[in-house]
Amino acid sequence: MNTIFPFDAPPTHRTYGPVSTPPATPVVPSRLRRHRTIFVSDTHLGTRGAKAELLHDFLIHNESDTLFLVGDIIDGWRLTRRWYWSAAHSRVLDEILRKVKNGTRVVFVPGNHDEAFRPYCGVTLAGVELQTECVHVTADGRKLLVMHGDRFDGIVTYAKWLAHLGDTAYEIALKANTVVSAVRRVLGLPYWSLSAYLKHKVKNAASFISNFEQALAKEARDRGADGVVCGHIHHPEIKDIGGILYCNDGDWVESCTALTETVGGQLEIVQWVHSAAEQERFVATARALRKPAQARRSAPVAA
Ligand SMILES: [Mn+2]
Repeated sequence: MNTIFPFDAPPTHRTYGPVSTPPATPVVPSRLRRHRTIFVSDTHLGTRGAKAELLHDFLIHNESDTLFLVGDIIDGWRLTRRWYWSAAHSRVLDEILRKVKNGTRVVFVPGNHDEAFRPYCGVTLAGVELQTECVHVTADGRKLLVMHGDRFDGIVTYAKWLAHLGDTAYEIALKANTVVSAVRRVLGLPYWSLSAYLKHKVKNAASFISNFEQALAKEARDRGADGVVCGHIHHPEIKDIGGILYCNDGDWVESCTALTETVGGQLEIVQWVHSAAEQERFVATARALRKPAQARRSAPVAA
């Protein structure tokens, strides 16, 4: 599968901080969960990779006073190249608008993939507040800076092309390396390993994530906030960085996570479905059920 950011460590190596238990059987509609605040980002609607069915399922089963959409919600940057929009993508937007109608305060902080919305920051569109960034005060009085975070990733812009490579890229690079070496040998050039170069870049992913986290924590500190909520790197996390609370709500391309705040002000990462296999199964089931019976609203039923 094509990943937006191949920098993520495998799920088993991730530390999520306080993680709430995901639904045991995600395909069976669970009871409605209530939160004070929900943060989601990097849904990348408009791309094939968006887990729109799962996101819709999450949204209809989770309510909050405030919903923050922390950027890269609609992937305009990709839409300009290739449009992908399905009924599931529309259902996500419908559900967000239903929440607005039902009294949820919805704040949209555009990211780099939906920067087309940035000129409209400061206005309210269809009841959704658009803001370049904002401050959220938790129930226990902590001030959290809410921003997408893309302006702090300058450190990897030099390797941007690498960010668009899929999982198979490295294998292809290994094969290409043989050819590159042969050509260089013929031309009398010294040996240079393309695969080693790529491997080095991928190994730098860990330090990239760490630099990004440090930069955001520093920004929060400089601005007098107690913490920061961001997205962008598709790496859900809650951790303390030098006394600053760093929260990343993850994404809905791979991890399918949201950051939630309880009525008491406790922040948690909710992972809506565990494994990639479960995600695929859910999406396939939802699609299969919707085809013959479009009228059925919340289609998820035990597979
Ligand atoms: Mn982004």
